[in-house]
Amino acid sequence: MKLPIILHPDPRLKTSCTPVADVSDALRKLGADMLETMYLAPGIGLAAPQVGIMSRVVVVDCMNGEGDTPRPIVMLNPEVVSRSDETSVYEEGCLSLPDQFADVTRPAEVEVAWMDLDGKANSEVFRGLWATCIQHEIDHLDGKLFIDYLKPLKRQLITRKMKKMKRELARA
Ligand code: GNR
Ligand code: NI
Repeated sequence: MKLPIILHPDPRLKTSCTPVADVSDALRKLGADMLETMYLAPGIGLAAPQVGIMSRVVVVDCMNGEGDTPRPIVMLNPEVVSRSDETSVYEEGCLSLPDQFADVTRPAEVEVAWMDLDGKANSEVFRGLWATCIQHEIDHLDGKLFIDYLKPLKRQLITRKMKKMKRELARA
């Protein structure tokens, strides 16, 4: 089932999420619905608060190139356990801020630990777009958006545009 995505500004996108205690059928359904919502958007990641669920759940699949084999990952309680000193810059976007893009500098490589939908502990080193996307998703779980890395003036400009977009969507 495709879920509606919450748009910035919204208090739910500024709230820290609660860890997941254990795997349940409801959580497996949430993972499947979030992947469907992400692929349909289309996007390369999605965090539970973006669909109004205040739990530490993210989905990612950065195999978005022509002819790439998909690699959907559902992460419960994901954590960055180590980060490289080397950084990389990506032009980021967010499904909660349609049509808004800006360069963000983050660690180029991160080791991420998470629990999967079988309740098993995982950890893996991610680099490139995967590293950027997973850090962007974990930020969502801490109530943080990519625009929080920008200078206040640019952030305010984007927030103003988003308020206008939401007003127009509410009128339509
Ligand atoms: O689809 C998305 N693309 C993207 C591009 C660069 C850096 C991060 C992202 S994540 C974004 C989907 C989203 O909003 N996830 O929270
Ligand atoms: Ni996002």
